[in-house]
Amino acid sequence: MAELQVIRAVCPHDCPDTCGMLVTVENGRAIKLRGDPDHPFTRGFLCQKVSRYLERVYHPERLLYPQLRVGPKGAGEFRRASWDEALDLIAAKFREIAGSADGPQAILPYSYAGTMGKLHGSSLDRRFFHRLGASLLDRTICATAGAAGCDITLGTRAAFDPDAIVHARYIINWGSNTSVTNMHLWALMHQARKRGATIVTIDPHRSKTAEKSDWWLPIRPGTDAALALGMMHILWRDGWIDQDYLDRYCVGVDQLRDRALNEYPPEKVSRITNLPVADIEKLARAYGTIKPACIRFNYGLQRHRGGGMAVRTIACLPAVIGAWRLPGGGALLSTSKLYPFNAAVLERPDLIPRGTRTINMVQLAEALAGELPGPPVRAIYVYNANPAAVNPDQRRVLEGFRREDLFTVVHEQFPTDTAMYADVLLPATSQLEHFDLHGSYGHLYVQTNEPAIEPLGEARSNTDVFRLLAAKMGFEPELFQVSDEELAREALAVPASNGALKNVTLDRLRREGPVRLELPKDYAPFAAGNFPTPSGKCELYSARLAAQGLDPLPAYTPPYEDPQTRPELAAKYPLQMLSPPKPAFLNSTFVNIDSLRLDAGAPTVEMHPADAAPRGIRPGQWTRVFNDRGSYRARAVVGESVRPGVVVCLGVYWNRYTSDGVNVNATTSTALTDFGGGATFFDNLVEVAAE
Ligand SMILES: Nc1nc2c(c(=O)[nH]1)N[C@H]1C(S)=C(S)[C@@H](COP(=O)(O)OP(=O)(O)OC[C@H]3O[C@@H](n4cnc5c(=O)[nH]c(N)nc54)[C@H](O)[C@@H]3O)O[C@H]1N2
Ligand SMILES: Nc1nc2c(c(=O)[nH]1)N[C@H]1C(S)=C(S)[C@@H](COP(=O)(O)OP(=O)(O)OC[C@H]3O[C@@H](n4cnc5c(=O)[nH]c(N)nc54)[C@H](O)[C@@H]3O)O[C@H]1N2
Ligand SMILES: [Mo]
Repeated sequence: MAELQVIRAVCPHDCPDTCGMLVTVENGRAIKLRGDPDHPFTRGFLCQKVSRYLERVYHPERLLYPQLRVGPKGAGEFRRASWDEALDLIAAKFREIAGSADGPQAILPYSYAGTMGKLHGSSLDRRFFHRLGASLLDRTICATAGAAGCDITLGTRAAFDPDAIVHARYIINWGSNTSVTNMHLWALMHQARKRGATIVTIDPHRSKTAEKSDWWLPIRPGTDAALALGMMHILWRDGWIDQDYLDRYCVGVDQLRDRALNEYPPEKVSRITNLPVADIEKLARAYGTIKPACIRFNYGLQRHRGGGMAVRTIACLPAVIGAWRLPGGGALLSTSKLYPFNAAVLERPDLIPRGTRTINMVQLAEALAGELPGPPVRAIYVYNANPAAVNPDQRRVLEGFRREDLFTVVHEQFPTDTAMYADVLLPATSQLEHFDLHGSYGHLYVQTNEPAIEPLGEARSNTDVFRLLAAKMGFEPELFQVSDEELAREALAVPASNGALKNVTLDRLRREGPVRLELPKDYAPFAAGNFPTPSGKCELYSARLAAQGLDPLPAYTPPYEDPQTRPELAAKYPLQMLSPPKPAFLNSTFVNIDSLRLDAGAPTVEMHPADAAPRGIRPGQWTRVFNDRGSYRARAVVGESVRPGVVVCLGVYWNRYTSDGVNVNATTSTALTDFGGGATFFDNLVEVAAE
């Protein structure tokens, strides 16, 4: 009889839910993977993608040994190498560059959230590149505009106990495809609905969430700040504000009231947002009168020029009506800041040489083209990321990767679009093959992921590779020869004042499974103010912005590529294009899982009949979507899922799985958001032509 073991694991992917999983192992092979029914938040159900995780682990295309390039750049022709040979080559190249006139800053680490684990996401990798003196990477591709926007108003990310959302009676999904991107919160919203809550979705696209909501408001892309200010106009005009909350816990009340009343009347907001005045009035009245009201805003919202300001502005709304007072009221962007993990001890920023430059990851195209200040990028080390598919201005990103004088290392589980450009391609472990420690950005539980099986082939984890590479570079063993368990203990060893982790130890996590942060039930952090801003109040008026010469009050900033303010550009490219991921994919992860890709079908462009007809585009027909940056093919879906003037191309496909070898990011731009240096993927004018 084979012996069956059940191992507790954690979904490592970039998603707020961070699900608990149970892996059944028989004779060293994982034979079953399911949601952990004992996980208090994710409660035993997994998404369509991760329920197929074993297809990913045992995929025939898993990279199983190191390889060196033998063909032209990008052709994906490699020969097998030993780990020793591959690492010697990397170390020699890094030493040569570091010792040259360009110095170590000519080396660029490039990673994002392939795994969200504390160890394999950001620990020895950071230590290694800090010790080397490599360029720093500003990891802005997803969330920094919203983080910066929240920080201005609240001093931290908007959060409350997600479990408490069951108490809410008015729930706004604002630029959040919650039923897809945060499905366990959606399940709780559904419970709230059974108790009488109304669910509203504000989104230019009739997303799966919009479809299942009580009311869909198809706002024009990039205009959410105007809507929020229009709501404030009505809240003040009609007296639905919480004057006591404003007086006690906010600064700049009169200034914000005057701005909203004088500058954002509903008629003007209607022209900006393309929403009828009656709908703006109805939304504001409901938001101001049904309690508790909560806003789930998410990162899709902030991928526009004014993304930071939009999030700052929406983050003012709960204070205006005093929604933070009640469990389930307020606004939720991310719970990540509630976890006081000791990142500094893991990453060792003290090792960074003074004056080291920082490269914004959104501008990889510019960095590889040598257009940023400082030495040229001569070597790039990519891990936990697939920039050839997910970065904006793809044509220029790929041009950069094709540079003959660029030395590219890619550490991956799969032969991704980026892996095709590697000089050295290293095989990475999957989540079932290594240990890790996890927080979450959508709930309040800490978890450990135990390895269920041995690494496949010669795959190695991220921390392992940096241990080996540090040894090859002759770096201090005391910095790098530390085990994953020791790293986890370091991450949990926080000063006693950081109460939320005070009773969370590695031993307890291993014994008990998911452990909740030490926070009160129905945690409502701002029920009585306590905003971690410089003033200690909710900053409706921001003295910090004023000191930088910026508008201290919330305001509407039009998109860069906006038909209302850029008529000359719109004459050529009249359609505002959004490109959020298909539900079957996680950004570009899972695109190579055949069952999921088949389910997703070919790339599509959703357009309104009023836009399709004059272009002679019929449903199902192949089209070309293009602007000055690039062009790609998609099949037309004609219908009412978007309003006239807006098109939606769900992504993010691998280039090698499309008919023309490129994806939506052929058209997106590297322009940055107003705050946080974030990506503006959805601030993108295009034209669509029938083929
Ligand atoms: N299945 C699945 N789950 C995921 C992911 C995935 O790829 N697949 N990605 C994960 C990651 S990395 C992230 S960051 C989160 C993101 O989570 P979300 O922010 O929920 O995801 P998005 O689909 O990017 O954007 C949400 C919605 O914003 C809308 N939107 C775009 N522009 C605007 C605008 O100007 N105003 C308004 N009001 N809405 C707008 C889009 O149409 C989209 O429906 O999801 C995570 N979860
Ligand atoms: N047009 C458009 N572009 C977008 C988006 C969009 O909505 N529209 N979404 C944006 C967003 S929100 C984000 S967050 C970014 C995401 O961009 P990325 O973080 O690059 O995300 P993924 O495409 O999921 O690629 C992650 C890669 O990490 C690898 N990986 C996983 N685990 C490990 C590991 O343990 N070790 C190593 N070495 N590798 C591992 C996976 O195999 C995968 O190929 O994309 C952005 N790009
Ligand atoms: Mo993201």
